[in-house]
Amino acid sequence: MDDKLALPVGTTLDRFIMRKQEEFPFATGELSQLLRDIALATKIVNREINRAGLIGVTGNYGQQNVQGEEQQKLDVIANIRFIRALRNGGEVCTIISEEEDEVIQTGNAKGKYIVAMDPLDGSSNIDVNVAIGTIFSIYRRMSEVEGDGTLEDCLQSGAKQVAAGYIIYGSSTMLVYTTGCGVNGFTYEPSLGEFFLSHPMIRTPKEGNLYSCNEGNINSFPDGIKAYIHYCQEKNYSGRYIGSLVADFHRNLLKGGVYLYPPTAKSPDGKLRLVYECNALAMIIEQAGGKATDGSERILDKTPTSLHQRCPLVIGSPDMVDKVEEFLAKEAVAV
Ligand code: P6P
Repeated sequence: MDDKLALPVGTTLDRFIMRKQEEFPFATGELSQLLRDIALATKIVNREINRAGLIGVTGNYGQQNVQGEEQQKLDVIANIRFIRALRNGGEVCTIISEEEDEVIQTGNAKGKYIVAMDPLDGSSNIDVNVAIGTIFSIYRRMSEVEGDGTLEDCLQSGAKQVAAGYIIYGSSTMLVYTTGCGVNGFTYEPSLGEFFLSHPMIRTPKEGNLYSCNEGNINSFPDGIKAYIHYCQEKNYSGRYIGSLVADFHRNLLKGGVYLYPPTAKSPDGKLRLVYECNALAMIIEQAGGKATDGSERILDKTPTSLHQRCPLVIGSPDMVDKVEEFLAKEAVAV
């Protein structure tokens, strides 16, 4: 895709959004405003993450989410902040969140958009100061622009996303997103309260030597995955696994590599959620020249059947994803 208006590093996010909107003559500005609403919530969540140890918001919240996972206090705070920003922004009619059993109807009857999000991914790392992230997908509602969004609006395939992105709260805080015309990364400058374009038109390397998976589960991995990991070790690749999807994904996106969360004994359908984790990252990686499958099927082609459904994930450099699928196919034939 041609980037008609190549904008210089240092362009503010707001100016970038505005200039990109100018490239779409029929754009009415609602998606632009929605992206700004997400950026606003991100600044607030970033501040709370950075002060977590000082304001007593580390540790468990004392409840489990629909996944049966212990909610961290910051999970709950991030969820509230993003829901509030999207509700007040007016562009979103319905929200799907990892932290909410059911969809959230914002009351924005004229809202044209649906947002699916993991407000704070990798939360088990919060208390040990390891990078964590937010993941979001944006869809246009299919139902009439009136009243609440429908379940059908919320279960669209990933290929229908109009935008997708993530925020990584790491050594620096970055917002990385795509609207289908390439992937751009913005670095947050807290002293100015602004995001600035720092990684224009990100392309992921075709090949890499990093593989990311929790090898503690290796005994219950499919044979093809075991064979692929052995192949990586034979090739002297490096195992890099932070245990925070956004951090592992971001490193592999920039340097080349593959992240794998295959079926395990504990998570027979994989651990990651299709609607608000896999789909967004799959759109981003494809826009950056990479691939994302469940081991055989393209993630973006999968049609969700439930809000919190899980799916296996193989995502990253295209040649590495192909190699994983080759091993899985070979083992399938051998069975
Ligand atoms: P495991 C965090 O809970 C998460 O959803 C991802 O961020 C991360 O990649 C994965 O789970 C880690 O799971 O089973 O290896 O601890």
